[in-house]
Amino acid sequence: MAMKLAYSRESSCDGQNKRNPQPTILLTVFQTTEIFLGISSLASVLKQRGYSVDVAPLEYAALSRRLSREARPVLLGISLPSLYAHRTIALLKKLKRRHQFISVLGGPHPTAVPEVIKEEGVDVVCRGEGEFALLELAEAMQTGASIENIANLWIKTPRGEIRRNPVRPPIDDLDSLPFSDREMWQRTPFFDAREMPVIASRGCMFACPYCQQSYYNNELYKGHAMRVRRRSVDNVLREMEEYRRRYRLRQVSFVDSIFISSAQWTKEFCGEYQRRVGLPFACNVRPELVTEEIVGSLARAGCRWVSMGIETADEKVRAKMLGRHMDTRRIIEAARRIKSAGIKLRASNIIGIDGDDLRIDWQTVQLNQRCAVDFAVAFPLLVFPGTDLARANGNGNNTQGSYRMFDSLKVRNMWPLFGIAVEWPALEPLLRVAVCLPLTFLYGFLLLMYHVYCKNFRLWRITPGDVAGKCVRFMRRFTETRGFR
Ligand code: B12
Ligand code: SF4
Repeated sequence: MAMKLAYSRESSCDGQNKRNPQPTILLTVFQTTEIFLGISSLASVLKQRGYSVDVAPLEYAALSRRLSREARPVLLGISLPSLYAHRTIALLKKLKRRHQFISVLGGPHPTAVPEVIKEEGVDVVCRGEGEFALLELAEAMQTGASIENIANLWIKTPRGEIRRNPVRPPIDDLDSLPFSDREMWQRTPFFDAREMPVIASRGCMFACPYCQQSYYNNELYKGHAMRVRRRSVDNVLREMEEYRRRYRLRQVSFVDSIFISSAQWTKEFCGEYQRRVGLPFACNVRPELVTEEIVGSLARAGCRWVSMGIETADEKVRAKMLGRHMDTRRIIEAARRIKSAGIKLRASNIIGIDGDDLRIDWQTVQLNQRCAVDFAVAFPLLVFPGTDLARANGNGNNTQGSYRMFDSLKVRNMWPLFGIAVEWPALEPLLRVAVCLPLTFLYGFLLLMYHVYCKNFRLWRITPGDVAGKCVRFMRRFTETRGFR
């Protein structure tokens, strides 16, 4: 018997050839303040096959309004990091009680913890890359074909049975995918056509135990030869040229895990980028890969800033807990090379690794100062399900989401105060007292101000007029769309 889903109306999923109306596909993600290239990629593949796809905020009132308006069956695709697993499942349960739709969870959390399908309100889970799994699902909803064997999907039937399909190999030829959709984001209040995230590769050659990548490399795609898959230089540049023809693009952020993972590709790309695009850009780097030659290529191509993980000052903790086997001199040297090439440095750090005295965290502040970091950010160490770190702690597939390795008032305060401590060394004695006070909310506000200042004025060097313009555009679009369509 062909497998059916709870949404099925009379003719659907019965293996006959009757066609249902085309489903409306709504994609959603928490904290929609950026263009998410994961769901943009899903959207472009679906749109290429004629499906209508829209982005919606992951918020009860807006989704409920939207679902009430829909006459066609709805496929609600949610991109889910572990941090938001709990809230999303609660929201889904509530929505399911009022509306009929098919829910599909994809992204980091359901990939590592497909058992989340057992939760009420979850119909389908997608593990790994979702482009073709979602397309096959949409096609099956329309044609009534069986959904039973769609690779990458775990599917729950109305009777509560679960079908667990294997995962297809990762997409090797990224050039074969259409360019990521940006159109659908235009209706979101924060959309700014002048800033564009781009991704040139998928995967990472490293597998730091706290990172989702350790799950991809050591579990999901174990045995697959290509850890990093890269688009061709020409394919990336054509995407940017096309975008530039449509919008007044001003700056580009490459969101690849490590943009410079292939020195040869980076050098070729930088040469061509300078000639064909030539706009300021930012990207992620890793200390071991920062050579004089690479930073030289980046700087000549117009790289304005890079983001690099310093993570922690303690070498033993860095190696043992974070799997980063590099000595501190290597980090300082990488920072020096970046700065002497005239590129600004954003550093990411991990705090709250070893307990409440923040001893290592204050050393990390000092290391950031030695590296002359322009913008320092810090996050408490989170344990994501499925990662090597989670498995080492005996809770590999915790369905509830992520948790902090070490949680206390001091760690929660150090998080927002970290950048300020790096910026103003003289404030250290005062900040050592401040981390003990129950003023986390106030510190969060300071962090927001610091973030806006560093990102806009220091890293990108946007003028105050531009920032004011951005606020006006945001408010105008927000009132036009009431937050979202
Ligand atoms: C870029 C990035 C961001 C950007 C995203 C914006 C952008 N411009 O795209 C920003 C900076 C906003 C961001 C924010 C956060 N991020 Co982030 N981010 C990344 C990064 C480096 C790349 C993501 C990416 O674009 N990959 C390429 C695309 C094509 O792949 P993808 O996103 O995985 O999507 C594919 C599949 O997952 C799947 N899929 C995804 N969603 C869905 C939905 C459906 C319905 C289906 C069917 C399939 C599907 O199909 C997609 C196409 O193949 C990853 C690391 C990584 N290597 O993946 C971390 C990563 C995803 N981020 C992570 C985290 C923790 C966060 C934050 C929670 C950080 C924070 N403390 O706030 C927030 C959460 C924001 C949110 N609401 O989701 C973690 C998630 C770990 C976990 N288990 O949850 C990762 C894996 C890094 C890590 N530390 O391990 N992030
Ligand atoms: S280098 Fe970055 S993206 Fe790669 S595994 Fe480590 S933390 Fe993850």
